[in-house]
Amino acid sequence: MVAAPGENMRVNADRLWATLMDMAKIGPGIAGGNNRQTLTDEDGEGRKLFKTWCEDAGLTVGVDKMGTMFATRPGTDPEALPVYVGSHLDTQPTGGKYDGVLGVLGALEVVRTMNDLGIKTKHPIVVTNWTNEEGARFAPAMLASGVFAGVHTLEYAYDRKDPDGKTFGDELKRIGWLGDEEVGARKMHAYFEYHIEQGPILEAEEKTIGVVTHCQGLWWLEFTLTGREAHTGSTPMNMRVNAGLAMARIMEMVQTVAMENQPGAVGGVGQVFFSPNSRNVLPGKVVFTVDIRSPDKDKLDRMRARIEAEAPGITEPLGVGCSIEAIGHFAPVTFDPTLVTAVRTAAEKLGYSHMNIISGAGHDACWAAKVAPATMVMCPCVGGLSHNEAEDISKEWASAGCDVLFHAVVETAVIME
Ligand code: HGY
Ligand code: MN
Ligand code: MN
Repeated sequence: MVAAPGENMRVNADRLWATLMDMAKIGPGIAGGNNRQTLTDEDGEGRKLFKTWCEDAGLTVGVDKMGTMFATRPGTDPEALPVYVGSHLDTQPTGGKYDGVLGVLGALEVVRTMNDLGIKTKHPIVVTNWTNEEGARFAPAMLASGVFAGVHTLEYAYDRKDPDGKTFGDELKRIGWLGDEEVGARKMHAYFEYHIEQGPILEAEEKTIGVVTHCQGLWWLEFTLTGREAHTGSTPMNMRVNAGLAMARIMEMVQTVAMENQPGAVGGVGQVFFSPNSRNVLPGKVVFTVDIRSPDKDKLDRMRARIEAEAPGITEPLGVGCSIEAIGHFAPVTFDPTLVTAVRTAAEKLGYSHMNIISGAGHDACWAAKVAPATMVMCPCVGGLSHNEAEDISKEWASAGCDVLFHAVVETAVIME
């Protein structure tokens, strides 16, 4: 007889919070958040601590050729495919303490609670830390889960370069986390990801749990503009080939395109490189990435087409060369209805307020959804702020979402007496 977990089963909120705070000590930022970028020494330190915690919880840790970590709790049926539960430990350069980390350590808390309660599941549980979810140091985002899902090749991933020209493959070897498992060889029964919302909706609606039905799609368009280096003082305005001005006008155009596609579209630029980046030299080269997103695939693709069509009308009159490369993309994702229902049912059983939500940010779950039934659980974050060191959540939100994750995972993994 399969016993359903009682409403009274909850995770250990204090242990979860203490674990989050211990991880936050690794790769501290300068304003209370974290700078634990992928494949840095700090990332390596965080991985080591996470591995120790997993082994202390009786898990066996495997690592694949993208450095992704898989910590397995055995099930009662060795033939049954595992339920994977994970997210990412890497952060933005000025990241918060919870983006990704809450999902990895929340998954560990689920296992720790199963151990406390002596719960046996038919399906094994695999706590997962995906390499390079952020795409901050090595574009694109969600790189390791993308290779796992067959979207990128291993060679493509290994060749990705950071702003200093270091390759992903070299850095993975350097920090000692190049594993031996073939990427994507593991098969999943289901995948769950617990994550802060990174937007304002749940807090504004006063809902504790986000039942994530979809995730919006994304394009990252890398522009390379070629101007002419010249003196900012002695070069007459009519003689300038001003790539910086072209960039500013393209940014303005992206803003217009996004605003003309409301509701349900965003567009902006987060990263710009000027060369030679000297305050009294007009840039010879400007490289920047346009980030556009929408839950509506047609709208997203129309926005991309319009931006690419309108760019030459900006650069050509200025004599600026322009090339555009799509360096990141995923289509809008619909998560698995059965797993979404498991999350909603868990929230209802536990008495937590909840609402359906579309994820504004991308997650490894988006690629996991290509190879297995997948879904997410979300909790609010203060002011909807994320990718900012001031990112903040309450301990209550953290544990409520983890309670829901626990019940949804256990229900899916099927308890055996
Ligand atoms: O870009 C994203 O949505 C995620 O934070 N990598
Ligand atoms: Mn994240
Ligand atoms: Mn992020």
